[in-house]
Amino acid sequence: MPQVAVVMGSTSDWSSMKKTTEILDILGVNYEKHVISAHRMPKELQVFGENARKNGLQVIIAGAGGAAHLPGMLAANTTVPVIGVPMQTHALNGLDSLLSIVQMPAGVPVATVAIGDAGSKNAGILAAQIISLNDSHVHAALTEFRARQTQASIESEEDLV
Ligand code: RP5
Repeated sequence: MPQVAVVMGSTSDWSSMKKTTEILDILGVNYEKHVISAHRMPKELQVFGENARKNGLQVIIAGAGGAAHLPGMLAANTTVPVIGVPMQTHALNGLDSLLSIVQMPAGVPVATVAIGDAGSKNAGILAAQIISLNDSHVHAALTEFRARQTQASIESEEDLV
């Protein structure tokens, strides 16, 4: 049963949002993925948000670019935590996405990560950290991931030749 939903506004977001699903795979988190455009599919967005909790979702990761209303409107339709990922756009380099996602009004939070691939990866890790509060397998995978990451950084010094 999916613990996390990875939602994006368009297939054009997939190359970046793939970083999210790759890390969820590594950390053993069950997820589903969807394209739901806030502007082109407003009714589908509302239905998805309204059913998220009863469908067993514990975290929603939503990536969008430009006038990036998807994460905020999902958050408006559910109390499942939403992590927003600002896509790096061509026109404004993702600053448009970031400001659209991060500036939520009080009362409807979206946990916003960095623009682009780093944010996409971190969204997956953050979701896994939330899931790990009640899932010992994911907790173990996260602990191992952190240890490997630390070791890789220590060993990277050897590349300074
Ligand atoms: C947003 O508009 C999507 O999240 C995407 O980043 C952006 C452009 O979408 P396309 O025109 O490429 O489908 O809704």
